[in-house]
Amino acid sequence: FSKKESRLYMAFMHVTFISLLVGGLMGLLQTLVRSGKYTLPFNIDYYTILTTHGVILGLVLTTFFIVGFQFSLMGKTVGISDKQLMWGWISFWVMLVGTVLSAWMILTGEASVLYTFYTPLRAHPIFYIGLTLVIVGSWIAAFTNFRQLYVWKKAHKGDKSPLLAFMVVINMIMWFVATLGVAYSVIVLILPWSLGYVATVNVLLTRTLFWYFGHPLVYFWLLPAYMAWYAIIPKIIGGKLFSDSLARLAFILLLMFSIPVGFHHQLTEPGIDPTWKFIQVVLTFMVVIPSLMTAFSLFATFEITGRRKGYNSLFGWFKKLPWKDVRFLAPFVGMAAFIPGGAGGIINASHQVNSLVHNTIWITGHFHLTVATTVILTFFGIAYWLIPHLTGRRLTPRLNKLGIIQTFIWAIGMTIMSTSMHIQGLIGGPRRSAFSKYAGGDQVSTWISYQIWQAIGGTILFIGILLMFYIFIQLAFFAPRGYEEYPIAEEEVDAEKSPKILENWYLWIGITIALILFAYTIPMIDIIKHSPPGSIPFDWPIGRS
Ligand code: HAS
Repeated sequence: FSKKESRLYMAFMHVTFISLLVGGLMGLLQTLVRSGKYTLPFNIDYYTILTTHGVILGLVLTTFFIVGFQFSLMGKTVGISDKQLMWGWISFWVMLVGTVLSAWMILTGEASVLYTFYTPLRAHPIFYIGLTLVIVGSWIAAFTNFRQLYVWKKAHKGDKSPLLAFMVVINMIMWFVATLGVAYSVIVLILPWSLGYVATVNVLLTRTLFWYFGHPLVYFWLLPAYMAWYAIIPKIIGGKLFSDSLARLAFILLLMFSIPVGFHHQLTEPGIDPTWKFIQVVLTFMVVIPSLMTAFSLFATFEITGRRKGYNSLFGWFKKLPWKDVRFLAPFVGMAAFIPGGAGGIINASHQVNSLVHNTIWITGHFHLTVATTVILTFFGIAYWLIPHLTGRRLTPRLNKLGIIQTFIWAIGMTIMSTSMHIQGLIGGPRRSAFSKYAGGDQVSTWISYQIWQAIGGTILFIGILLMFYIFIQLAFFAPRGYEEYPIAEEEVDAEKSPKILENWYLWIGITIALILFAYTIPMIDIIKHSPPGSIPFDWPIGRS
């Protein structure tokens, strides 16, 4: 990369790791409060730290990392012009200004509305303006990425696009289509209500539009991890791409099926016809398929690479994977966590079983396995080579060792915290709640010990965050100068050609839109026509009341 390029990609990384520190501290405080052994100082409200934790880690850290990483992938595979670089900077600054505005409102207690921010909870208008800017900034990045691939395609008529550029474009198309829903909700429904221009807001509509966005949001987090699993990890372990076509197909299926499934977050919600909930549950099971394909091809990559190196016994190839290389180990632990994480997702999505786990801390356990382990450990795995590559430094053996320790700390902390969340959820422990004796029911006393385990796990995780932040600072500013590889796997020499249809954007975007219209049109008409607009007055108190 040129210096100019590296500077842009690094700008996104700086925001990512500062967010990790701030958001992680809020996570630690939450587990301590829930343990019942600690009260927040200066009258700080539990929901202020809960919102900061969710927004900073779930929305800010992820979006900045993803946009920065994806820009670097595009730069590496299809190139970036000076003009596109300028748009990259515009997207960065618009997102940053939005983040600062929203964070200011949250930290001053004017926006304790959780990371889901739908009504009836109400925040200060500046919070919504900030969020809108973050989304607009990410759209600028998306359209810059589309343009980058378009320019490359024009110069390489008839060639198939580089796999990683194809994957970035799929992720950004999904993001754009999904964020249209939440942008409409914020700009047209919530902001005017928060400003006092309209008297009421349709609560069910804002919730539905949030989840129309909220589910693809989790795949927006996951897909960059899949990019690394499919196209970068094989290079790190000394192998080749398993199948270019299979990887493209998995991404296309994720694009098609990740949006029309938002109702699986609203299965217990009145006002939505059960038939449509059922249809979206079926579609949810379709979106599991590309992840199963991913699991299959990862095992195949590991086995083929190992056997090529001559390890022939049934599992000999497994023992010989590069366990001492943190660029492999961290994402691998992430993959392993996705086995129970994904199974938990399938449980959540199973219509009737959902009534057992919904709104319990089981769900919090589920997403700490998926986003906070699978995705985050893969992002850390990427950072170990991406940051030194950008800063012209090296991942030294000492930093590699610290990374391995960090991965273990994370795995131990998360196993303790997430397991106790899952168990406590099954015995009814609620999510999104500070410590409470709930008027002293018998069941409540069975929750306490799990909450203490969560505080122990949370403390271990916070140590992991401090260590990761230290490694980041070393890689960004102090590690010895040198060269770190940007590892992109190549195809097998005799690989079959990927069918041209996989790059037929009109077809895949067309099917995506058709599926969305099928899954949402009638229920949306119902929601707008039949459900009374929530009579939430504009002077509804800010935050929770
Ligand atoms: Fe989820 C709630 C269903 C995946 C995140 N999910 C959430 C929330 C978040 C979240 C944040 O249907 C909470 C939202 C809120 O605040 O209320 N989820 C699913 C399903 C999947 C799924 C079906 N979720 C994710 C991912 C996330 C994520 C990924 C973040 C990145 N989720 C739900 C449902 C709810 C929900 C309901 C709502 C619940 C409620 O009632 O509120 C699927 O995509 C999962 C498919 C995954 C697999 C696993 C494949 C395994 C692989 C690894 C292979 C490993 C290898 C390593 C090769 C089938 C690819 C080998 C290792 C060895 C050790 C041998």
